[in-house]
Amino acid sequence: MAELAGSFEQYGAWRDTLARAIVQFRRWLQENKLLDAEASRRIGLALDRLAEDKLVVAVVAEFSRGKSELINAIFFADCGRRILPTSAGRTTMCPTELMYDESLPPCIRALPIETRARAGGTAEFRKTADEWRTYPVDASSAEGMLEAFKLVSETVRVSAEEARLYGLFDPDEPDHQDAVDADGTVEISRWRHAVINFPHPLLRQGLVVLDTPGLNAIGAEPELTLSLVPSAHAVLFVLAADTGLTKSDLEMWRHLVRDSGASEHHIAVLNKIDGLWDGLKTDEQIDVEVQRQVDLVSQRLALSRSRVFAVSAQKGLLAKLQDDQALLAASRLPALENALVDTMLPAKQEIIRSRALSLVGRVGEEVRQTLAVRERGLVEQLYEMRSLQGKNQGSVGRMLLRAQRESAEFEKVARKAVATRFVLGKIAAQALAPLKREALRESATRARERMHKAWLPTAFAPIIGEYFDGLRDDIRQSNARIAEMHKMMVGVQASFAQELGWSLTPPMAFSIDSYLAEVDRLQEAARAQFATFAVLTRGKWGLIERFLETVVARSRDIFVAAERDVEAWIGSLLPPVEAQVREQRATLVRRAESVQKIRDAQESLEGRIGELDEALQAVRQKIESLKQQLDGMRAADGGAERKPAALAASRPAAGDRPLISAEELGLVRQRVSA
Ligand SMILES: Nc1nc2c(ncn2[C@@H]2O[C@H](COP(=O)(O)OP(=O)(O)OP(=O)(O)O)[C@@H](O)[C@H]2O)c(=O)[nH]1
Ligand SMILES: [Mg+2]
Repeated sequence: MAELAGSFEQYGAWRDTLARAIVQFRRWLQENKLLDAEASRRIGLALDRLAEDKLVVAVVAEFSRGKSELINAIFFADCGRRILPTSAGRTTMCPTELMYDESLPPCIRALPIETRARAGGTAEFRKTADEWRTYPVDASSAEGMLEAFKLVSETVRVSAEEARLYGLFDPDEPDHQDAVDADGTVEISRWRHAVINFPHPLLRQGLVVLDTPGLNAIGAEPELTLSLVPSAHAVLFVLAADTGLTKSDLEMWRHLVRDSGASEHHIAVLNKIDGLWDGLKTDEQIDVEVQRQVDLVSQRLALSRSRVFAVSAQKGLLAKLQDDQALLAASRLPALENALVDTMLPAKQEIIRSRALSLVGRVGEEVRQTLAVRERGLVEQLYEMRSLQGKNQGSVGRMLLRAQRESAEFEKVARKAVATRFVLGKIAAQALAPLKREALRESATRARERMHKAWLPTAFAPIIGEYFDGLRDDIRQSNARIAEMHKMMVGVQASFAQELGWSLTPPMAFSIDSYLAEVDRLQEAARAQFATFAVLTRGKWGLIERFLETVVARSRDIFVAAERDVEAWIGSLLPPVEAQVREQRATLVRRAESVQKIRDAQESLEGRIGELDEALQAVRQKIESLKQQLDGMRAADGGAERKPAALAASRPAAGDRPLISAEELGLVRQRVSA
């Protein structure tokens, strides 16, 4: 526990320090009048991403393998007792999330099972509080918590017909018949989903633990299969040494874990190894037996041996409660905990780096450019003014003409930025159109109608296949427009570079290919799921409907996320160029004004040179201070060793490289003396 808690704490601290450094950077930008709306939006987004950062561990298994006990032992032993109910037989009846949202008091929110008869997945219901029942939890008392948490075991008896309506009973399924009582009722979970909100230190750090019920309940909840489990950062699949690997264990492994995506998040746990401690076998014999079983599990699941852990959750919990180090070692829980930390934290840290820090790094780079333009303008002016020292009125007049001409020429080039905005807007609309909800709704309706007409489950596969092909087409279409916009921006920047000598950072490379992979993953999970509907029975239609609904809801999530990313990317294209235009324009206007004043003897040349000198010093100070801000953020990210790509990329800019190169200064000289 200490190890695990320590690692999470470190991670949380890393995130907090980073957030503070970003806030500090934003304040600095604001104080220095360098924060425009687009930069502010991006920094806000980065901070939101840090604040929303969650680490999700899903625990999946057939009933009674020890999922809840394992959660108690790994995460909540410091509560001083077992908090999630565990017992022989079916205990956890509904998917249960443990998390902490500080905007709510400690409580359990539960979604009644009756909602299953209505349209909408759990995700849909999650958006409103209306349907959920809320029960307060006294977080200061372990007794109180245990009592409250028993809610996840609650069941009700309903008629077989009602159970069928919820997709929890199939009259045509032979396996289901045993469940019907003499009076024609079936026992089902009272809740569809439960969310436990309590202020445990690990949950405060953003950990979310998902406890799940066994196969019967799970197979009927598409939300789990298609959304909650695939999006978890680690999935613990639990087997019990006493039951071995049964047919339904294997089925769950395949449908819920293996087919749900990235295997590097998967960990298999062989629980209850204490059953082998019979007091007769030696430690060596036990070890040999454990290794044999681990090998077997690894083979049968086709999962690397290093991803299989044999433990005793119960003895691990007991050891922690009694602070018995020898028993803890025997439970082998610490090795599993380390693997869990290694599976989740580094990957997560990388994601946060690339998603949050790259945004801020980019802002830093753009501000650096703006300051560089400002510095360069001042250097040019100073050079000009100094060249006027000791010259006659005629030279001043010629310089005024030149300044005015350059200003006018600049405006011609700057008009390109305006034209670009117009064309870009058009392509942007084309890039976003395929990702809109309406387009998605149409293809979902088409798929549903065709499935209804088809009746035969064998006809489903091609219909579902076409639905997903359609999604991929949409994403590709959008991607093609994105590539077009990228090319266009590169062209615009090249012309600015050629005509004005600007060096702008190329537009951020961007594509929504990652969403293609998500669509593939969803299709894989859906395919596996639909394949289980080999025989179409009355009870299954509702289930199929629900699955389709969840598939559509998940694809909508993917498209919404893609649309948001595309919008943000498009929004980031022009502002840096426009900021440079504004900066340059201001410099040119100021320069013409000041030459005019000198000509009209309203300002002394020496006075102006003094002013420019001061302004130049001020800009250089800002550049230095920007470098310190960026260094501060790098330090917050963990020093020089492991730098995120985005900040590493902006490093030479902020650091050692002179902001104006010798060549650039050479260029200035040429122009002035021309
Ligand atoms: N001997 C032994 N028993 C264990 C161990 N872990 C759990 N159990 C027991 O196995 C039974 C089931 O444990 P739970 O944690 O309720 O199992 P679950 O997987 O959550 O089961 P459901 O909630 O019904 O899906 C309980 O009686 C536990 O005490 C273990 O490591 N060793
Ligand atoms: Mg349980």
